[in-house]
Amino acid sequence: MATNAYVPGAETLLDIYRRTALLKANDERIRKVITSGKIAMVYYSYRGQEVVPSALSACLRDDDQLCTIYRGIHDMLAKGFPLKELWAELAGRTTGSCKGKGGPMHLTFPPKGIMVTTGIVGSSAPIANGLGWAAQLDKSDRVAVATFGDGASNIGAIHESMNLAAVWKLPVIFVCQNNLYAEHTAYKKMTGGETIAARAAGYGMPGIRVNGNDAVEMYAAAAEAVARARAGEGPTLIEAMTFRFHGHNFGDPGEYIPKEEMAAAIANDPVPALRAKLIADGIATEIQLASIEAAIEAEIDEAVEFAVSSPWPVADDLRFDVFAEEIAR
Ligand SMILES: Cc1ncc(C[n+]2csc(CCOP(=O)(O)OP(=O)(O)O)c2C)c(N)n1
Ligand SMILES: [Mg+2]
Repeated sequence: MATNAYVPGAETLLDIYRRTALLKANDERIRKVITSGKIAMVYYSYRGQEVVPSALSACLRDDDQLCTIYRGIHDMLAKGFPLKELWAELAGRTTGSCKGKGGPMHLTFPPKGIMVTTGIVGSSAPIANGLGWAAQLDKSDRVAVATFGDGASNIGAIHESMNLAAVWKLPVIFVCQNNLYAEHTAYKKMTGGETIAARAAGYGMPGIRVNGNDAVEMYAAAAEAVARARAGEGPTLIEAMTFRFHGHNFGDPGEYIPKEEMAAAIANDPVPALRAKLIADGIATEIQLASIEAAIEAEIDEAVEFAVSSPWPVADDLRFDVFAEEIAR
């Protein structure tokens, strides 16, 4: 499926790396902040899956719309969620993107097309269909992306959505981030058929399995799917193979993952691998990348400080942002 038209150039690869570095640093900081007791929150680490949304987002515009899941802060940050509003929302403060009412599992930032985070497994796809349908009705060439996991790909709503999207040629990209585990259950134990991608054939849409940890492969698949959707040619299913380096949620030691499997995944950490490729290919120097990473750390420092020094909501705030027509304060 990948053709030369979709091979990322040097600038694009550097852009993808910048996003992966931000995602990695942000995950590390969230885990550190929770451990220190500075902010309490539920957290689903995406560490190990950074390249998937970074390469995908390099193909998207701000008006393209994203529906993601509880393990989706990487998807949102890659698409441009501003760090201060993100951290303030994680901390439940009024300066957060949802005024502290959404928290880590219900993040949104519509100005960047980040429409919804859902904790209901499988529900990102029907919502993306609705957004895709709206784009079609608006005669806009914007696209909608639904990201979900390997476990979610066995949920009925995902299949109903893929069928309808294919029938109506909706501009939707279904991105299954196959990290080989759904909560505590291994992919092989819960999945009929070899690949998720093969299921696309049953709905008459292209389906492709890629190494989601490889920026070039992931970018090529995403760019082609986005181009098809923009051209009115309908949806694509991308199964991006990846791995999560931590348990299902913060506090889960992930003991059901065989030690050798985890060690092998960590040895192939996609972020340092992309970093090394950029240096080896002469796209960036060590000094340049180190300076990008230092700037990211400083930006995160500022965002955390902004979050913890922002005010908490008050009880009366519960009455607001509930109805479309606001009642007077
Ligand atoms: C409809 C529904 N069923 C079950 C759950 C409980 N649940 C939460 S996460 C999860 C596993 C999903 O795994 P996967 O789709 O692979 O995503 P990952 O967590 O690996 O990113 C389950 C079963 C839920 N939240 N919603
Ligand atoms: Mg999974």
